Amino acid sequence: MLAPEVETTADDIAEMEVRGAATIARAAADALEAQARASDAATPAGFREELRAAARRLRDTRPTAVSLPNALRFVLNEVDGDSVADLREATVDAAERFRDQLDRAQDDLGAIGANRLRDGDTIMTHCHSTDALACVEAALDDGKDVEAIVKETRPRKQGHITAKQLREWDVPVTMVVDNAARRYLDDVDHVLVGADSIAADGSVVNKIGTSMLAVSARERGVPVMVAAQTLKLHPDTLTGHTVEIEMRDEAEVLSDEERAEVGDVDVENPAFDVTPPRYVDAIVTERGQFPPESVVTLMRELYGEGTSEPWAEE
Ligand code: RI2
Repeated sequence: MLAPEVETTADDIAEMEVRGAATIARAAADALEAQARASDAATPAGFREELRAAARRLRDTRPTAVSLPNALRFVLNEVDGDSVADLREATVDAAERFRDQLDRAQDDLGAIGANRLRDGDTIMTHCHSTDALACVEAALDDGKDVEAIVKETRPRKQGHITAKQLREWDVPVTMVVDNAARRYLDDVDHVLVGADSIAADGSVVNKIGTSMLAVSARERGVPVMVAAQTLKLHPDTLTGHTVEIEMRDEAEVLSDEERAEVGDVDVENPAFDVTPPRYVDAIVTERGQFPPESVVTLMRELYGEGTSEPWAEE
């Protein structure tokens, strides 16, 4: 019943072939569109059921980045019509609108974030965030020179992706292991990171190690800027829910070969951690920059007091 693109996309997200909260959201919208195009459902009810099943398959891949359910909700809530053809067209249109909105949000956010960066500034990055890099790109477009100290970001070393992108923009890059971050903070003007989810109290859920970096930055007096389009706001936290932290395969931390050498140890591999709002100076969104404690106002405005699960089985 599921289109092959849905299965492939779900596998790619789970395996992190497709990764990064915004990129995951886009891939999910693309997959729903593919499902709509491929559907040979005989009735509108059958079409809707297929789409919900596709959304559930995508939803179940990774639990932490709220951009994924927010994207699925955006598309599913726009699917309206009396015939299969109408529903298909509505799905394709909604996916298209979603992609446009995503692109526009990242551009707008980048322009706002760039205003925080001055000519000659050095940033320190953690992991790879397209929202964070949008701020750098906009600053470069404004004619500012920016340098970067890029944290490697264990265990998957997504810092390499950040370094590669920055070098393509001719930004001077110094790569450091995660443990060296505090040593170099005195040379840094801004810590600049992205987010997978932002909770109603302004807590930032991002790649594991973000909170340690933010605490060190606060101690050193270096401002911490989180670049996160509003797609990263987690509406369930308005009603007291917490954000689930994904635990990943222990082989990412300790290979079978290493384990044979080390012996019988338990390994924990959380993909994300939570940075309390007091360690964050600004959350930069496409709607402006916010002190973390005030982001709840924006969240209420955009997502109301609760959320639906339009992918639920009926
Ligand atoms: P953008 C990533 O998670 C990182 O934690 C990054 O900061 C965040 O998504 C946001 O990325 P992962 O998918 O949406 O690498 O800004 O586990 O691209």
